[in-house]
Amino acid sequence: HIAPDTRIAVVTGASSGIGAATARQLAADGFHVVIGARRLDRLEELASDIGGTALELDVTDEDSVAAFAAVIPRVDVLVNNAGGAKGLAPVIDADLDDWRWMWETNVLGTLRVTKSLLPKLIDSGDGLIVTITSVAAFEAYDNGSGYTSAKHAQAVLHRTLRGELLGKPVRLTEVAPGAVETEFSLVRFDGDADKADAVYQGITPLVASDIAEVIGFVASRPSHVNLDQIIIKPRDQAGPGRFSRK
Ligand code: 8X3
Repeated sequence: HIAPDTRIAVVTGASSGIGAATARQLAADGFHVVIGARRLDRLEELASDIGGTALELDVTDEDSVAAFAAVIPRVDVLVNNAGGAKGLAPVIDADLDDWRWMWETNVLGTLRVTKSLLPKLIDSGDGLIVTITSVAAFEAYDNGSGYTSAKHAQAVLHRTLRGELLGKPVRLTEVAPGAVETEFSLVRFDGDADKADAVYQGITPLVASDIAEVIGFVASRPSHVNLDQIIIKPRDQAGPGRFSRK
């Protein structure tokens, strides 16, 4: 049961990584946090830890998103975090299934969730949408076109709303991380731990709480302040694929 005047933050992809850390941060900051993801067992553990609500959510499934949105009574903050990369291949070898997965989760997933929760964000009187994009939303890199194109598209969807929602009480912040050590690379390399570990070898990568703390800062600004874009990288990274390794 959620008291009617409690501010609610919704976080997608919250079963691990940046999503889970953000749920913890926003709960510590006083929000009731509704967390969504496919892995309900992990979600329920986190929800009981932070006093939040766990709901099964597959952002690639229209019915799942509709059911998720229908049971949330109000939305003050939405964090579009669900997404990810699959594969690293030149265009000549592009895997269409990997591309479909990346566009479904990052682009259409963000669209489905945002569209279905927008009326409640507007009704809150002071809504905030944080979309987790990537440094890959700003630059292309070799072998990354499926991911970089999806991240560019997701970012443009988010940036378009900044104009469309002018005059409405909803703020929009794009948070674009560089290398954050989460399950991101394990998913990208289909569970290959050696390949995933190599991504963070010889650098000091960001950790999920580095991003979550910034989102906590964004969500605690007064309602006339809109932080449009925040790019966060490890000191050892100048851009996608541009690292100083020891
Ligand atoms: C992933 C960013 O720098 O690890 O979104 O390729 S990076």
